[in-house]
Amino acid sequence: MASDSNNSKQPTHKGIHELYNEDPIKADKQLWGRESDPGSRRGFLKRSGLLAMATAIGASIPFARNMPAGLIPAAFAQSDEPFSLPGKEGLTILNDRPINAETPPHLLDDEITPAKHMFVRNNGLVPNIETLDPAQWTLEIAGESCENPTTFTIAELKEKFEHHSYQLTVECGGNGRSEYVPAASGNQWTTGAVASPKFTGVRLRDVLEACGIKKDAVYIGYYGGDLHPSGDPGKEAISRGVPMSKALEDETLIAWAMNDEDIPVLNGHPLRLVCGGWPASTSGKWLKKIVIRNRVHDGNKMAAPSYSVPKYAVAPGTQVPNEDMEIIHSMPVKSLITFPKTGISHELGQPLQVRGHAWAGDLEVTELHVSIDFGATWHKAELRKPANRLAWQHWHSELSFPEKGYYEIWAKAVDSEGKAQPMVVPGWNPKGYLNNACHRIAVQIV
Ligand SMILES: Nc1nc2c(c(=O)[nH]1)N[C@H]1C(S)=C(S)[C@@H](COP(=O)(O)O)O[C@H]1N2
Ligand SMILES: [Mo]
Repeated sequence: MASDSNNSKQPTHKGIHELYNEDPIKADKQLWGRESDPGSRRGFLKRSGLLAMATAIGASIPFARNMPAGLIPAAFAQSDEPFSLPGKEGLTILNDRPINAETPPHLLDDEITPAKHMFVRNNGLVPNIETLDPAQWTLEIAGESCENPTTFTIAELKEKFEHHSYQLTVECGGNGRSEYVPAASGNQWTTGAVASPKFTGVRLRDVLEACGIKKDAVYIGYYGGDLHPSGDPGKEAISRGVPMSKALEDETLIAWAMNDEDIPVLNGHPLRLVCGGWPASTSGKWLKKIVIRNRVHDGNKMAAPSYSVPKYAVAPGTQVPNEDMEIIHSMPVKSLITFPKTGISHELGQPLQVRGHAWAGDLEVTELHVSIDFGATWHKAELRKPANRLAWQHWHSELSFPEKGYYEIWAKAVDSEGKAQPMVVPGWNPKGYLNNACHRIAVQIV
């Protein structure tokens, strides 16, 4: 390691962990804050971030501009093992500590997302799978607005309550963040922090009602078995929740299975909460405890600016006071083109089959339009009903092209309240949430 006489404090692995320990959000920003570069989704560390990183490593980083977004330098790694995500295939790794990985659109083509293609968004350290015994796992229901706090084993949940299966769309509130200018700190998701698998479990409502919901209940909050990135057992990685109205919906599940198998470890095995249609941060993984609250839950990452947006439109780059922010509820209308894969060549004269999915938070999608001329004209695609409420909907269309050349296919969904996806990135917000701009792919007609 290069030594610098001015830098007497030789950086160690601790450097970065201490930074995260003090303030993970600030650390992320310091290390991963990106320059405003709309054309690029790569690293481009901010000058200040680069300096912090170089100081921590103890050397300059000549190829810093090549560093992928969110990459933690190998110098900080604690083991020599090659990095891979068990049970996952084809995901793009955005960050490896904590693990964050998204799915390229063409790998989301299945009607029901297979486990291997479900994105991963971790705020902390995954519980140790080797010591995790589902038979010993318990779920505690408590909180000041719970009449009879009770602890259940998974076997008891399975035995005492009716089982339900729903296909549920879960999308990270920060999906699409990479397109905001100026850039927002956090994982630079493009389009792949969304999935729609089938979950099986019991209704949160049934379990809460069995434990007694006091009249003053307004919110629920979850606690998971993962650890804060600092490793401090006194802190939660994340502890969010939803208002009672969402908690008591038919489709809000305490799930132990995904696609008729155990939930993958990275996605919350052996138990997770699933609140379809809302920011996936409300769907607590490795679920240990649910509290019924007489106020808005105040766990880690409930308070603004986390998962909150300004109450009014702001100019890009505006500093918004926390009291002017509100918690995100239902996610906005959105769609993906999952076939073909962007960049393909297609023969002139042959119709091109195009397909994908569309979803709209708590609402249904009522129309899906595609364009091959940059939005000047639109064709209505065939749109199917959802398998159940809060499942994404499949659409397909057959397109013809007038002549050879470069085209883009754009897709635009409209929800049951008449709201359409914007063609360009919607209202900027400090943390880069809710980008539901139209997805587009490139096609060469030859
Ligand atoms: N316990 C726990 N639950 C959690 C998280 C977490 O880090 N820990 N991340 C949340 C966030 S921000 C998202 S987007 C989803 C991601 O779910 P997935 O990793 O299964 O795709 O889980 C949510 N639930
Ligand atoms: Mo998220």
